[in-house]
Amino acid sequence: MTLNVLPLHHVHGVVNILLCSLWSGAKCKFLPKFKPEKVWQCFVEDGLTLFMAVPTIYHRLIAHYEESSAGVKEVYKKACKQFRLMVSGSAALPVSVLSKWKSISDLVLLERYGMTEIGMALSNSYLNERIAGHVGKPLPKVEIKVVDEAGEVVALGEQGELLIKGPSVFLEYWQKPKETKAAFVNGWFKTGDVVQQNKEGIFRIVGRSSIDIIKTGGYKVSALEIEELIRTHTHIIDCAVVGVPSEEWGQVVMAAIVFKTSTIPSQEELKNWARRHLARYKVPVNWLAVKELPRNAMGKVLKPAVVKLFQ
Ligand code: MCA
Repeated sequence: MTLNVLPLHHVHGVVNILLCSLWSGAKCKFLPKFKPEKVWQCFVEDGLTLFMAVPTIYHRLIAHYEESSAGVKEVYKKACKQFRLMVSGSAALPVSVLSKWKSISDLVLLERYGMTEIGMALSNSYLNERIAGHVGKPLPKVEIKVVDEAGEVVALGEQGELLIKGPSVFLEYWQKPKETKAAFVNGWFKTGDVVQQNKEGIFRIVGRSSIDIIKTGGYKVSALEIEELIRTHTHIIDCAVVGVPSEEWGQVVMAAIVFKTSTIPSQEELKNWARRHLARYKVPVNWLAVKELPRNAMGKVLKPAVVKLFQ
């Protein structure tokens, strides 16, 4: 039996958890919303043997465990013993979270790598050692290539973009032929993720090839989409949206803003306005007023410098 606390509009929740349960004749319990204490309660009461979640959820479960009394901690620890497997995916799992979870549950989280466009592509081993900070090797039938900016395959150990081919790769973005064409090169899907293989061929995700793709709470978010919306605000001239590193969320969405006037709306007003147009996880948690955005000689906004403004 497993438990689903993830949204059903993403592969992780709908395919990996729900459909895999149905396929294998297992039970799948749902919670209407993720709440750490409710998840721990299910661990204790429901006889679960499998759990899959994003790193932010493990982070939150650890925080709740740490706030609990010694007696409750014992009950939680005991509940973890019934699990056959716990999986983490959708975003990079911090090694600190993996280690803390191991000390609580005695389980090494199995980290794997996937995308809506390709399903699951790389995975740590079910039976053998799982390597912290790594996402494992290609799953059966998944072909991989790691290439440099010129599209040439890089030497083992060098960083490059991960390209994928295989039966699980999607056909097309619905009614978006231009975007579909741009996503492939000679039949290989361009993941946009920069990876590195160690001597044993085990992959590590180094980052995104575009700084404008932010991973927050397991969601992939386009900085450009948020910037376009923010620029429509009557008091705003320009903005730059970035992902600022966070152990809990992976990255947190933040925005540097150039305002038109000295009358600057409050953070709450800005957030409430953005919430009317964007999903909650896309709304910047911090809106920083700046006189101008850091730019290079060509006038291009320097996103790494914007990230530094928040650190
Ligand atoms: C919520 N909050 C945030 C964020 N989201 N703060 C910073 N960054 C965020 N991204 C804040 C809210 O403002 C609020 O603060 C508090 O956290 C609780 O908000 P709430 O909306 O209730 O959040 P939550 O329900 O606790 O959500 C956390 C979550 C959720 C459960 C981790 O983000 C989630 O379900 N993520 C998983 C998404 C997923 O399934 N991705 C898979 C896609 P305040 O209390 O101050 O107001 S990728 C995929 O499918 C591929 C194929 C793959 O490989 O898996």
